[in-house]
Amino acid sequence: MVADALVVPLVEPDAEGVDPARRRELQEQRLRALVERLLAAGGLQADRLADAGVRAGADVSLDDIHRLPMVTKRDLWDHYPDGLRAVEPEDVVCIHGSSGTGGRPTLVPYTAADIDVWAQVMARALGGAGATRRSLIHNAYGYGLFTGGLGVHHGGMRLGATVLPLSGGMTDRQVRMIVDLKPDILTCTPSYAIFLGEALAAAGVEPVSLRAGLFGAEPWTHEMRTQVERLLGLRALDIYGLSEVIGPGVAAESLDSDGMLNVAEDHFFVEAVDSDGRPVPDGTAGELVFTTLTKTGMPLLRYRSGDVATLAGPVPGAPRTLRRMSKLLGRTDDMLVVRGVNVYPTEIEAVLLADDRVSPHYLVVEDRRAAARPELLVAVEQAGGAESPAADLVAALRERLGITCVVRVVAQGSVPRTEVGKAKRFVRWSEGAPPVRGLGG
Ligand code: DLL
Repeated sequence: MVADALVVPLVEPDAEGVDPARRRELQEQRLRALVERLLAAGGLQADRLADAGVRAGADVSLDDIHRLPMVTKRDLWDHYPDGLRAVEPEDVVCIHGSSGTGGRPTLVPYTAADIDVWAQVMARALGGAGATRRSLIHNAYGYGLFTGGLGVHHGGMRLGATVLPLSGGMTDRQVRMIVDLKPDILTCTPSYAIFLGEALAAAGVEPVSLRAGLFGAEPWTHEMRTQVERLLGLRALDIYGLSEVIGPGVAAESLDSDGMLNVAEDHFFVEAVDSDGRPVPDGTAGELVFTTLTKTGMPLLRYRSGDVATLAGPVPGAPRTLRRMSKLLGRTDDMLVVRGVNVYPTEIEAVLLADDRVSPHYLVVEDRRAAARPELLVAVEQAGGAESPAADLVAALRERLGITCVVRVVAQGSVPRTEVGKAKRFVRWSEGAPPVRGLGG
């Protein structure tokens, strides 16, 4: 049961708090309408549906959704720059995207109806963090092609709150705004939250007005949460999303969701599957597959996100009846296989940040210079304590992961900071200079 003090009012009770059986009926109707839209639009998804024997929306049901074809990032790349657009160009009101891996961007067209859905789910996410019409939202996600800045912006305005569109960077000005305007809600990446928190501390400012923050766009652990909360004196909540599906707001933690993220599943139906695409039970880690039930610009049926998490039902007795996902455990393509053991960088973060002597600035390096003998190197900066944490970290990592890593304590400031964009906490080192000064040759 949820403690009364933590219950936060729902922004859209008819959507967030509805009986799950009624929601499922709505999802089913929406799935059928989506299939009709895809078939009418023609192209890749229509062809795959036809190959699977689907001729109309009435041929599909949620119970059998796992039999329907999937789409992948590669499909989107293959259709660059229009993506899998399903409407005429004149119905597109904006385009967002992500720079993606290997410099290949993924572009996503939105209709006015898509922006409306996005504003709704983001308003819910902000409301779940305790934001109200009286709130001032300090929005330090980047504005641009990236969905973070404008996603929060649409949602904050829909909620009726005041949005301060700071975007990323220019940290001195951000510190000034926190002092002068006293925002209660902060939105940015978790790594920028740390950066800003340290800048506030260096300026001798205690950010007393901040009550909660919605941090996402990059992986971060419960241990990192402790560090963010300590630095900024707020409740640090996780927000998840991806541009292919809509952007931030696909799922978000609320003050009462018990450490997991409520999935906006009336718009984005979620499944978790194994590497063969078969559904895994709740509580088992799987790749998240999303179906955009209501999207029109670039609707996706069973999009393989590459993101790995576990799923669960709602908190028993809580007002939000949505299914929940765990914090992301990792990405299928970020999983390291070190001497036969599978490791996600987030597991390493959890071990590092559980040690008080370690600062939140670290880098995991897969050293592939000797291809036959890959090594896992971890560069950390020491935050406190007289003794080096290296030996204890090696032991703790061996205990948690079952492999031996090399831990190097490097000088303060050696690990690159991220002021704009997403933090990179994991790199592959195949040749040349070390990615962090002091990592050794
Ligand atoms: O990062 C959307 C977003 C903006 C989410 C602001 C949250 C806050 P993309 O740039 O398309 O969209 O990147 C999507 O980022 O597939 C995940 O791998 C990762 N990601 C997003 N949110 C989280 C999170 C935005 N909370 C990709 N935890 C996704 C871990 C996240 N990884």
